[in-house]
Amino acid sequence: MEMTLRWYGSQFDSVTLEQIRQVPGVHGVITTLYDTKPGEVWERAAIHELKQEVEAAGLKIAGIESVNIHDAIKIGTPDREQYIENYITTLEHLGQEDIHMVCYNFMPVFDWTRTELARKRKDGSTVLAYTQEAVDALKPEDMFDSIGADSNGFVMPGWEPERMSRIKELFELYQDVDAEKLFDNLKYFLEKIMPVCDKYDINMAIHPDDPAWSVFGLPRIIINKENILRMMHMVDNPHNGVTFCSGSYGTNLANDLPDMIRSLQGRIHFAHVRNLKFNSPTDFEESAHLSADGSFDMYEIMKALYDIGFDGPIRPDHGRMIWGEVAMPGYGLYDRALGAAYLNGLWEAIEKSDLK
Ligand code: DNO
Repeated sequence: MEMTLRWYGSQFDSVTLEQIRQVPGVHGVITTLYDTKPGEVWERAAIHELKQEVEAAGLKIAGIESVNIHDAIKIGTPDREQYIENYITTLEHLGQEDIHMVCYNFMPVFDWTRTELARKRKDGSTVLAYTQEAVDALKPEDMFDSIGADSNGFVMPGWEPERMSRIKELFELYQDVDAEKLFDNLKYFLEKIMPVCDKYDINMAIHPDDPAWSVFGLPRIIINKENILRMMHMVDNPHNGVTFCSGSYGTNLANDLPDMIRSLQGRIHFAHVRNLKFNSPTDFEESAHLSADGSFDMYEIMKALYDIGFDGPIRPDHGRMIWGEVAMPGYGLYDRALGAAYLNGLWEAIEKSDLK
């Protein structure tokens, strides 16, 4: 595996490449052109410039998170053809720049959803948290305002103001899209892009829906073992793979994370590894990565990845806000650096005990 950190670009991130370079064991970043909108073509020159900047800091681009999918593709409107063409051109440009992993998601309207971005924990740190009761009491448009108010002035990934200003219109467009239609539209998209992925050896890594159930009545399909295996079989090409995100699949306590990992051997192209602390089945917060701080056994998760021979990029995921840092919620430097060191430590121990 290749330990990385997510980085949003020097214009958007409070964390610098120089800082990332000093996190032990981190040699790559997962990045994006954060100011492109879903559906736009990524120009090769812009990708090249980003790559040069990362390499000048002594790091490499280990993959992209995310090239977002335009709603027309998810809804299946006639103009999806143009947006798929644009996506293919973006993939060509990435391939030409020697970038071979692309994370994306297929969630309608909202990307990941949390009800609090700064819940205070006993140790004084603040974390992202979710309660179903709070979602049930909110209208979708209010959700956006509450996310915006707590984000320390950063635009949160998946919560871009332009999209959110169209929220009512978007809900109407999704009216006839149920889970089966969403599966069909995902299949249609993947079949169209697989030839370019084959040509440039690009691994597509779908991110799970977070939380792993329907919110505000919108269908969500990338939520459990059955559905993800269905997706793998429906387009049975090794370039059609997954981002295994423990914190997203783990929102549903019925998901057995190590078992899911084992069932996806050869198809996990990227891993997000983080812990959650459940206070009840419908209330959880994003704890420190350490097993003892949350509800998951992080050793078992890393062991399953090791056992299937996972060799792709991995990153610690959302961290707590600690030591007075002001950053995009979930994406400060300090706690993610602690997470990277911890996950590297688990991996080293698993590897050494296996080789003995
Ligand atoms: C949140 C992230 C997601 C993820 C996208 C992938 O912090 O895990 O926004 O990047 O869903 O497309």
